[in-house]
Amino acid sequence: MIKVSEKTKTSFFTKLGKAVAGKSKVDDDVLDNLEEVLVTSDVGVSTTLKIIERIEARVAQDKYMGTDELNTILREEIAGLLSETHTGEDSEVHVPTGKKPYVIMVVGVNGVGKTTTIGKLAHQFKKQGLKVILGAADTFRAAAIDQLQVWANRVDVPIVKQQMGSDPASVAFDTLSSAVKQDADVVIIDTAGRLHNKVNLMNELSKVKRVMQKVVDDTPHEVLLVLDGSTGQNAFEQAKQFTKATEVTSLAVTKLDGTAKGGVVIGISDQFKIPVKYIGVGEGIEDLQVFNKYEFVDSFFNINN
Ligand SMILES: Nc1nc2c(ncn2[C@@H]2O[C@H](COP(=O)(O)OP(=O)(O)O)[C@@H](O)[C@H]2O)c(=O)[nH]1
Ligand SMILES: [Mg+2]
Repeated sequence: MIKVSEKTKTSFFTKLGKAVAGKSKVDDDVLDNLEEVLVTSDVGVSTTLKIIERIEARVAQDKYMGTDELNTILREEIAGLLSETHTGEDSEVHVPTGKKPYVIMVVGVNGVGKTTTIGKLAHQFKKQGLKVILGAADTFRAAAIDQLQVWANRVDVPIVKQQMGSDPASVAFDTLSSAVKQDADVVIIDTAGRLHNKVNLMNELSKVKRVMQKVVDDTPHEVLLVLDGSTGQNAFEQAKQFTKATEVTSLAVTKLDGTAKGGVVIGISDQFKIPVKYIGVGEGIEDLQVFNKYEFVDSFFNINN
């Protein structure tokens, strides 16, 4: 059983329990309460309304539904929403065949957990016997490079880096060249997520991509946006900014261990139509999970285990 967060579970369930307590049928009161529970769990207003509408449509046919059935329907609808964006269909990390090296560019604002996620991800790929190389293209702060180095040491994978302040595109170029030379399977490129200026961000990410394509033409194969799940609506805002600045193909939502707001995963995948691939549930090397919708929905709803 996935451990999204004890807090997430308890809190969602306590609230859901209150929303339906003493009710023997799903009436407007129950739906209003459910709406509030979903919104306060950070599912987001428009995704919440979508869920409520779908439930209403199903309940209309069977007004005297008990709360157990409501629970089942809610689970089905949430799993259904996640399916629409192909979120949570894998159960372990994997690299598509025919892409060697498989190149993942990791983007997101400072502090969301990019470097940590890269370290954890490298560890999982390595456990599968894949050869991984990291590229320290967040050259904006010296600490960012050092931190990736710490992870490279911990996971025991090579890292390509230059000095602080060097051109991120140049680091990415070196990393891919080195990966090709060493016949690596996976390349993970860290980037600086300075969001103060959208045009700059867009230009910088486009340049990194363009320069990487000089080495391997269809790269990056994956642009992974990392979002801090504990920031709630702010994570939605960041997703909005980044999807405007570059083509994001997958999401990682971090820090779900310390929050009662796991619902952000449901809202974000629905609003942006991008699959949530990974969730971060702690600071340790094993604290990254491939997001699996069945396990997630179970952990979101199942208070007893
Ligand atoms: N609790 C928790 N902390 C995390 C998680 N992921 C990252 N962090 C912490 O968040 C902070 C910022 O992470 P970092 O990887 O440096 O973010 P970056 O600036 O985006 O590269 C660090 O203290 C990490 O240990 C997570 O899933 N759970
Ligand atoms: Mg970093």
